[in-house]
Amino acid sequence: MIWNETKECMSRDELEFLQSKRLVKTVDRVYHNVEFYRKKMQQLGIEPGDIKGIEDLHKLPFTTKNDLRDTYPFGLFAVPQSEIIRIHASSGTTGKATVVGYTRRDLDIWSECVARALSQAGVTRGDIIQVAYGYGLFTGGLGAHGGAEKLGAMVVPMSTGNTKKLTTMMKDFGVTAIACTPSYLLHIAEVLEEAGDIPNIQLKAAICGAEPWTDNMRRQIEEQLHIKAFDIYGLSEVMGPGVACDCEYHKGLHVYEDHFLPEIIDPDTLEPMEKGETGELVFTTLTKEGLPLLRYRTKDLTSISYDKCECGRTLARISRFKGRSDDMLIIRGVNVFPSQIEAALLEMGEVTPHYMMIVDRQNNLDTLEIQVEVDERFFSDEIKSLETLSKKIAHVIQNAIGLAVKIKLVAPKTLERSMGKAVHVIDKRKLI
Ligand code: DLL
Repeated sequence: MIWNETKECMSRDELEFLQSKRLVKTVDRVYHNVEFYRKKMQQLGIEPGDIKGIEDLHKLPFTTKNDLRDTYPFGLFAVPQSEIIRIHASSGTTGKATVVGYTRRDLDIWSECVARALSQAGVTRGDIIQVAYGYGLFTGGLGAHGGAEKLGAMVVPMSTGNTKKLTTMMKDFGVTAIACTPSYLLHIAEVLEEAGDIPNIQLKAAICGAEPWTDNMRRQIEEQLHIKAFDIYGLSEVMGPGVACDCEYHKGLHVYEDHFLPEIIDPDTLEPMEKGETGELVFTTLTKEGLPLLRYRTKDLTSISYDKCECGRTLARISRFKGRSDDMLIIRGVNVFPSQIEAALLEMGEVTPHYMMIVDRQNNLDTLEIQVEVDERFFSDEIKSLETLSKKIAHVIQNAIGLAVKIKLVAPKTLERSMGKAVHVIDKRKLI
């Protein structure tokens, strides 16, 4: 039985009692099994026994993406490597990926969380669901897949990249639900509309996430495809998709608080914010075995409401995201840090580290052009050598960020120099 199928949630008191019990256990586990946390806690002068419940959460150290990078690849794992049965990875801030690992129980709980989200979106075992998030190191594809199987729906593991095949199968199989990024769903809707195929599909629900979107985008998707669309949130470090999802009232995303303890902090002072205020979302995992995290700074800006939802759920709700407190961009669902581009360019001799990323959206698909300044020593008017160079740069950057890019080479000293903090990104995408 999926807990949320019945909406019979615990009272807040029961939930907080469970969270406290699980927090104490998690702190004890990381203290004894992860050197990084033991050292951090010792520096702060805390022992596991000092943490008696969630009221002591603020005493614990924070964890950041850089901590995962510094302990790359497996340094924060809390179990022997033989107990890790799956690895995923997401972009690091520079060259190295952030690696996450799951035990069998972690994968079970992950599937249960995604199954809850799907069931919140009205998906049942009678549904046929196309999973059109990328499969592979990204958590979207396999994460959504596991949840859909747990629910007992029939899964069509599309992954990304072949929209024609996707729309054909959608019609032929009578697909009733889809999981993909909201911008990709808008693109799919456009392709279906152009082919006059909207009346020929059976789709009724979409579970979209992995990138920021708006209520207007949701309404456009719903009207164009005559379906209900839901917002699913998650991040690889904490688990993947299924940390939170909205319900039919769309008044915030219910956090699966029996597994993830949320807080909102001021990103500058790192102090907890007042209830309802907007700040940076921080999660402590409560049941994870492979990679338990204390106070992981997501860098996502939002607020939390603890009021009971109209749907009856007592779980806290996070509001739609208001941006990030760092410079990470999400392009076609892929997380990109400008520092990754810079690191890749610095490794090449022919160009300077002066660059500008221009992000746009055409036919609902994100595009990325990178303008790169050629080093004076290598600059020539010969078109052929410039073409070869731009192909080489495109290749190096694609390898670094996992995304196809268009390179525009510019003459030395043409990109504007900034007097203050360098501006490396022009984001022309407008979220409708
Ligand atoms: O994007 C996991 C995921 C896959 C979520 C599929 C939902 C659906 P990462 O690649 O680690 O994991 O990226 C995590 O993506 O910190 C947010 O900035 C952003 N993000 C994820 N879901 C949403 C959403 C996956 N619903 C980062 N709305 C997070 C806005 C989102 N931003």
